[in-house]
Amino acid sequence: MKIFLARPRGFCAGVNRAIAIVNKALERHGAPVFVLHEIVHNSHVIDELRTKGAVFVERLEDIPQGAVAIFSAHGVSPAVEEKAVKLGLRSIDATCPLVATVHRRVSRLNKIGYDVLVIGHKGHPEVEGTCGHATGNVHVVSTVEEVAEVVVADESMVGYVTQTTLSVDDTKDIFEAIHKRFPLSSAPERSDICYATTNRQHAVRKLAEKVDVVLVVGSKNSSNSNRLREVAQLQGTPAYLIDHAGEIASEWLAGVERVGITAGASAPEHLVTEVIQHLAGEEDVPVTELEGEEENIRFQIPDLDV
Ligand code: 0CM
Ligand code: SF4
Repeated sequence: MKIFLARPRGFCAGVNRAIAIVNKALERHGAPVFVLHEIVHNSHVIDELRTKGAVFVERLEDIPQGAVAIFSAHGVSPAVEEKAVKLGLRSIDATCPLVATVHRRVSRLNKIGYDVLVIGHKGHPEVEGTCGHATGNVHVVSTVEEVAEVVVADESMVGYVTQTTLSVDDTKDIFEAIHKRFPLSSAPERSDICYATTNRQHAVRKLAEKVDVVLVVGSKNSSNSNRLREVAQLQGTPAYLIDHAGEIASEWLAGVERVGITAGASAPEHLVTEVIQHLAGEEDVPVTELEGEEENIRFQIPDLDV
């Protein structure tokens, strides 16, 4: 067996920053600190932070008055921020700066009178937070069919934003459908799919061309990790999303000579190392990292005096 690794893979700048914020909040304010929603969509990250004293909740009402409340990397609506103030919580915002940029674009487009189409997955926390920043009409669309059906106030005043972790290819079809349906709209054309999502999808496509099976390390609720599995599969290579090495089924590897591994933006690198060890067992298996995009993006950790 030979193992190939995609590059880049794993943690992005927004995930590094969000996790660092929880760690710094624990140091600065002591345990417990409360986090609204999973800080990032990875069960191992959550378990580790839980052992240090982070408490993850889905409702602000479950956080005691006066406690530190951290908003996850996926972002929240202004209504949630205001409610936290009303409940007497000390809020810290770990929203990825790239998601926050999308928030600002939604309110700017609404302010100049546009209906905003949010291209994304209904029910995903990032999409809910993004829609919450609307000050006018907003519509979530996930498919080309939904673009055909959406009802807007003025067809020449339609703008759009996207969830940051979508499939670059699927989203191109939706952009096309929007431009076809609203040809008179002069809203700025751009994708908000982030650099990390784009680079990881590009890298997994390259990996899938080279191997017999692709393993994507990531949790089941991680949108960007699911997209990596789909991209590999679309290349015609069987691909599986695994939370950890223990989920690898022996039948996936039957007759397989070359295994490709990548990891979603929220999956820690130690899980990739464990997958390699699991596959290699006692054998000396060659591991090759493919060449890929160099990533130098880092986000600052804010001051956490609350
Ligand atoms: O949005 P997604 O479900 O991919 O979230 P994640 O926590 O797996 O990845 C990082 C992010 C963001 C925002
Ligand atoms: Fe930010 Fe992109 Fe990472 Fe999401 S995947 S946290 S948008 S850098």
